[in-house]
Amino acid sequence: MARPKIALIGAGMIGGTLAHMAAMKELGDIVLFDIAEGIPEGKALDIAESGPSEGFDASLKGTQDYADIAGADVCIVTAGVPRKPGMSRDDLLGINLKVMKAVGEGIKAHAPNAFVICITNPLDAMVWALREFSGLPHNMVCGMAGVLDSARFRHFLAEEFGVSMRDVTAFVLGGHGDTMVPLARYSTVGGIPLPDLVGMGWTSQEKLDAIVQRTRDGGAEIVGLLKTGSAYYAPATSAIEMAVAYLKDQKRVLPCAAHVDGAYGLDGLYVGVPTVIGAGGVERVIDIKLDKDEQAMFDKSVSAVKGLVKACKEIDGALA
Ligand code: A3D
Repeated sequence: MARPKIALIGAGMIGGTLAHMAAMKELGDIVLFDIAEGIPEGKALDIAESGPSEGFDASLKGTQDYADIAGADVCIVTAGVPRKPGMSRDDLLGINLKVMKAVGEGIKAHAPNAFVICITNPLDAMVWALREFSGLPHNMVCGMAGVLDSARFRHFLAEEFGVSMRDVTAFVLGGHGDTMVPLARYSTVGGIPLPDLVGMGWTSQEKLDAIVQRTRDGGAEIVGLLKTGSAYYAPATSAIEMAVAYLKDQKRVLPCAAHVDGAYGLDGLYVGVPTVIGAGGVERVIDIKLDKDEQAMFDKSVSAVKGLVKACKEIDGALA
């Protein structure tokens, strides 16, 4: 059986890291696409030359031609610009919307059967726009944010409790931005919910609140340290987790920016929710019950995403 084909649209910091990880995990043959001449070719060759030592079988190709992504099984989109210190994700909207138009049309023409994972910010609005421009079915287009946000939450919790992060589960809902909703009640250590752990004296409510805030600010913390761009190791790892769930039909329960139509009282909005990802793409949106406070936080997040979608429609009349 032929190897799956993985197209990475954008060969910058995340795109290059994705290519390296996909090759090391032998997920398939990899095409790195970018408008910057030489960058995708150089990264593809460099990673291919690591193959003999690492011992992976995967072909890598760098390109500026969308025809090379033909028939891709998975497309992971990082094309666009990242944040610099002082910028919010929303500041990227105008530039990255134009990029989503070009990428959406490229995918529509050459890889209409792919499972598409968008990473470009501002995430929830960009994945919506990418879906509109590509015309692919909603279940085949989603955004990576929740896996990363919950991984950050899990990392901070594991550090606080001095336990393995494998035994920490975390749940983050809503848009990928300052209004994201880390849900303590659905986050656990060895199955014990966080509020119970506060009751057991494992941590204080103040410390837990600080961890929730650090999770919300997780992207900005890295931007502030790197100064030249945003996070890329953990974002790439998170997207690979989603791609593997699709390619291996794992039916993983993963939070992602999915098209929510009916659940959560929404009528067709891309926002972060728990989903099941398998061979059918986003196969199910899990509609959990929220309490009053959680619902209020979720509503705030949803209205921030709606504001960004409205701004996209104002910029590009074809989206209205
Ligand atoms: P960077 O290293 O700048 O790579 C972006 C690449 O996109 C560059 O190589 C550009 O040449 C390329 N590019 C620009 N326009 C086009 C185009 N029209 N077609 C193809 N390629 C193009 O950025 P990065 O890899 O660090 O980040 C990529 C995106 O991911 C940014 O928008 C970030 O804000 C976003 N990001 C999202 C998360 C989430 O959790 C959602 C986390 C981290 C970064």
